[in-house]
Amino acid sequence: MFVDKAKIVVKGGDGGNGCCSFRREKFVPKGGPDGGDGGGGGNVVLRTCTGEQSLVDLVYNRHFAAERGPHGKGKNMHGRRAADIILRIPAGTVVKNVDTGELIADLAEPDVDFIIAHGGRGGQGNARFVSSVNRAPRQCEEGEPGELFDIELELKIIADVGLVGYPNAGKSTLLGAVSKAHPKVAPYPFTTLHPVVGVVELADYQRITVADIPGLIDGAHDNVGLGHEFLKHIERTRVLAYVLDMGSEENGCKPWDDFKHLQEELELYMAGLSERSGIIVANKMDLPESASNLEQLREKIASSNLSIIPISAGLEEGLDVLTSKLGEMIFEDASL
Ligand SMILES: Nc1nc2c(ncn2[C@@H]2O[C@H](COP(=O)(O)OP(=O)(O)OP(=O)(O)O)[C@@H](O)[C@H]2O)c(=O)[nH]1
Ligand SMILES: [Mg+2]
Repeated sequence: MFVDKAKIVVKGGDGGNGCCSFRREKFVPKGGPDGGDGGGGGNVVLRTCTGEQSLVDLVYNRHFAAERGPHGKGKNMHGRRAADIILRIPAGTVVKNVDTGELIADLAEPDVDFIIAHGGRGGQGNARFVSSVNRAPRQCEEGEPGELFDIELELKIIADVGLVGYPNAGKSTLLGAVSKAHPKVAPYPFTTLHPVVGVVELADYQRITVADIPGLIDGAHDNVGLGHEFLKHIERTRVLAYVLDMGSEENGCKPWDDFKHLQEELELYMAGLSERSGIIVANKMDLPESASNLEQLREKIASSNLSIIPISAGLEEGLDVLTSKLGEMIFEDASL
């Protein structure tokens, strides 16, 4: 199951109470105060990792409370600090406070620990309150409560390349052919129901990540089809690859129109998105009409100055040219 939104409650552990105690021992009269401090409560920590691609672990169990710190004891025994709770989340998760709507963190980098709810400080025992005028204090503190928040996590996938295209254009076939990911492929629209990220290994051992999202249709920005829900997953990709079907007979096949509509949809969803650096992947070049369509495509969108790479994802042709071009764009253009 793919989940890209979760609301959870996080609570840092309360601090342990300080202790009020006096040293009592044979032959040691008036042994003095020896109450230890309480231990600090555990923190709730969000840890980003690349292995996770979904927030599914956070929807069945919604409450995450760290342990409270143990109380201090006599003989100056302090409580230990309680253990933290670590929640593993995918890199690219945005964290918001549900009550105030405020953005708490945008955890885009992998392997980062972010303390979302601090545990409370432990209370001090009476041994801490000794002074020149009060040598037998009976004062001790309670532990502080841990922080409590209602938070909302939203995953916005971070990948180098985002595949955008109409349903059935062959996006999933392409991802399956260039990476070890196994997205579902079928000859009907809306096969892909949630984003899948694959890792492509280039000839020089460099790697790029590619995200396949469900097909877009006209009106996607307005939440028609599955579009809107998933457009957020390409917001943060560095290069957009427009996958066009060059040869299928149904609905006339006009890849140049498809391209224009796709760009319009992206622009309506988020201003400036269609200007992001991109590449046109002319797919299904094995089909009969594709060669003449490619000619026309080149003429009709000559002004857009995006490179057009003809491939056949189905027959695995032209994929090396495509992946090395993507690698070039990602590793050699420092502005991306
Ligand atoms: N002839 C030919 N067919 C292809 C090629 N690439 C994909 N197909 C076929 O096109 C159909 C749709 O492919 P998918 O990869 O599922 O398309 P998609 O873009 O992921 O579609 P959605 O997930 O619905 O958005 C499948 O029947 C594929 O076998 C190709 O290069 N040539
Ligand atoms: Mg698909």
